Amino acid sequence: MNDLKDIVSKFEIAGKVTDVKPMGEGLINDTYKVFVEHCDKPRYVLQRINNAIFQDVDMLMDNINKVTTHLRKKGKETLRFYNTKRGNLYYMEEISPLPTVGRNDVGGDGGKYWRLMDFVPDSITYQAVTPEYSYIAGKSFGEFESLLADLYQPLGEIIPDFHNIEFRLKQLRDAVSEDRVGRVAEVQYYLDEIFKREEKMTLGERLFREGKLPKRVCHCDTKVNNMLFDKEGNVLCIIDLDTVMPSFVFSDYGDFLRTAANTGAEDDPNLDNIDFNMEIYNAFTKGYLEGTKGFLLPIEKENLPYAALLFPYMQTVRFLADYINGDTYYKIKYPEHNLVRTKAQWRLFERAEAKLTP
Ligand code: GN1
Ligand code: MG
Repeated sequence: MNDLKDIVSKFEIAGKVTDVKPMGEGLINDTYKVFVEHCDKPRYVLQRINNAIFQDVDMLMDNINKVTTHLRKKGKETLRFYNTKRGNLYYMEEISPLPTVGRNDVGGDGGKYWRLMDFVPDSITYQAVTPEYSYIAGKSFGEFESLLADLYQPLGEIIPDFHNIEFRLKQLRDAVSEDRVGRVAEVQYYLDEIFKREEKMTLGERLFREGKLPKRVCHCDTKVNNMLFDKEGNVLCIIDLDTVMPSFVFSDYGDFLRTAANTGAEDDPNLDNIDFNMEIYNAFTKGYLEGTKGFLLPIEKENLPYAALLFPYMQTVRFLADYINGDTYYKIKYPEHNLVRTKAQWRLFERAEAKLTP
């Protein structure tokens, strides 16, 4: 951990670093909690930004700065909407990156990029939530989008076509035709099922081309564990702003449900654990519609059930493409991990499809 301590020392921090320990469940960046002397709780969060995936780190930091500045500015007028004890936006401010000694806000280290943020004290993350917490989460993500609806400074598309399902299907087709590591034959069943639904699942992109569906500023990674709660269940803040960019509102709505309404794990090896929980779905939808009140178009509201299907579908496509490509994108813990993830996401999709198709 000495190297990591050296890296932390490049930032302007208070106190001497005593320990740096791995943290979190992220599949892309490496995250650590940092301890300093005279304090037994973590003081900072250190992250290595995966710049193979986030190739334009300056754009990434610029997006985050625009968003947090805007929220901070509006916070002064809108804080009353937050009945949480400490207020969402205050913590938004605290998680803005700290300055480094030398460069501005990202510590470069031979092609590696490091970022240090305050650890939000007494915060808790969950991998699973109750209907009550889902309602709160829906409201918070909805308000997050509402507050950003008048951000006029354009944000960069940090990963182009990130949630464009037509593009993700093309990547899957390319992976299949290359078949780099000879895995296509064993996954043919999933490929057939996916492509059978291509027309229905690419609806969003068609509506966009017809000028009927707008792009908004979205978080684009609204997994349950990207929201910090306090002990009483109040939302403290929304974290992991790396993928904040223009997208359909479907992104934030759908990706939350993909994780929260799943009764099993994202990579559950036991498919019998997986179901789509309608209580969570209804509670989150109620909160989300309240949080976005006044700015969602009818076409966005009408297609929320489509969004709930789109994200397990898209995640299946992405995990499967990575499996076929030989596991180059997502961190894996064992060789078949991306296949297990594919099967688990597909089971979730099937369950959601059965429950949400009229
Ligand atoms: C990745 O930030 P992290 O590791 O939680 C991914 C998301 C996927 C998710 C699947 C930049 O998120 O899009 O939905 O894994 N982020 C990126 O768990 O690809
Ligand atoms: Mg994350």
